[in-house]
Amino acid sequence: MISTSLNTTKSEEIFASAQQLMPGGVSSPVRAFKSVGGQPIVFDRVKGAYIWDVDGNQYIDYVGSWGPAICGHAHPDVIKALHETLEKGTSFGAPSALENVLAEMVIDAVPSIEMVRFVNSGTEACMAVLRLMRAFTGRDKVIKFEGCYHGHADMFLVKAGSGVATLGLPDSPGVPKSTTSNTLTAPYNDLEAVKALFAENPDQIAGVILEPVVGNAGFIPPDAGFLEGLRMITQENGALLVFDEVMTGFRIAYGGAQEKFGITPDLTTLGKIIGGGLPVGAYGGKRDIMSMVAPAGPMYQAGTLSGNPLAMTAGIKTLELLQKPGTYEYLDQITKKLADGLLQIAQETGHDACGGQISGMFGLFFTAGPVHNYEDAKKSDLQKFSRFHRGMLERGIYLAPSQFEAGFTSFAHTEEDIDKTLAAAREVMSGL
Ligand code: HOZ
Repeated sequence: MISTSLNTTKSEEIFASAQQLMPGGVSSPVRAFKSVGGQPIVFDRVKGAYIWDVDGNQYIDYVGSWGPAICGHAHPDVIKALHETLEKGTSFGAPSALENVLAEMVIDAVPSIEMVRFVNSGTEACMAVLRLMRAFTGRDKVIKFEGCYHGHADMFLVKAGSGVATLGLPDSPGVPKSTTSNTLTAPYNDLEAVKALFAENPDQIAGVILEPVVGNAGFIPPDAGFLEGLRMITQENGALLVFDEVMTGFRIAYGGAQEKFGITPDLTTLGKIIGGGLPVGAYGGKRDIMSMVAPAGPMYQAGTLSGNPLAMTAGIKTLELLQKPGTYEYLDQITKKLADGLLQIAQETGHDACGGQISGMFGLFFTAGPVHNYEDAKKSDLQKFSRFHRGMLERGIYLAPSQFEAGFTSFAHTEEDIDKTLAAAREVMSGL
């Protein structure tokens, strides 16, 4: 049922004390609702496509813990497997057979990955892959794209997406210029800009890293030929191509964007889904490159909780569930219905809008578009997005509290959930 009265008294109380205890009251910036206004909702529990706050309000969730919850929250098979592993302890700090199982699943699924190293977050994975790019090529410079987010390591905090874009922070204090002087940037979907950077920096660029489908500047798909072009340019220049598939891995296809678009990078980073909702990250690639990682090779990288049995278990179960026939077709079908529906309603209610989806990843901008890069994304009417976000929240729909984040569905979302969401969107957009 659609209701416009939202009692968030307890959320407000808890967030008020949180602000005295933690910077901004949160453990990660975007969730603080700073860019959309109002108070963040404090949650109590999740199940399937739904999320309940501490005041007892229920929402249809399109954040999905920022991506991992592709099977729906707290899937019974994942929870059962976690219980069984938990009985054996929480961390070994030593090899476990579970790592082999997940490693094999990842290697089988992701075309570029012949060997993999598990870490604890997407940030860690990207930090390590950058070191590996440099170690393997003996070059220091790297190209990233404006609005792409590769975690919060110093050398990636240049024209970054996600929270950096959400809060409008150009770059971060505390990051020495010397650390980012080797980070070159180009607009997303601009092959000419990439060619120019290679021409200006001959034999100095270790590689190009990108989100093959951007999710951290809102949802921006690659133009036809962009990924192919990058593959060609990097090969011509003896540089590596790295796909940051922390968001897209196992989401837009079982084998990620590289399977979907048929372009195989040299290295890949993963996170989110492969941890089934527990902290995890991974990087992998060709055997000769990965053999440089310690202790097989000289490039150092380590982690006390890496390969943690709980994260491995949740990841294994999640990937097993994703292997069921029809999963990605279903995700594509319901997410297309959602994305197309939102655009149609925007059009019918007189708003400039553009957006789209690939499988269970989607986005909507309040601009006529088209949006090919971060500069285009910034043309979205952010005030309107904030009002839209608030209106949807009041009607029990939880969207990412930032224009510069993609939305995520799960196979627990039903046609009925999508219908309710679209009905809410029609009400909100009619009054925007
Ligand atoms: N960086 C994540 C989204 N792209 C997480 C944001 C948050 O948890 O606040």
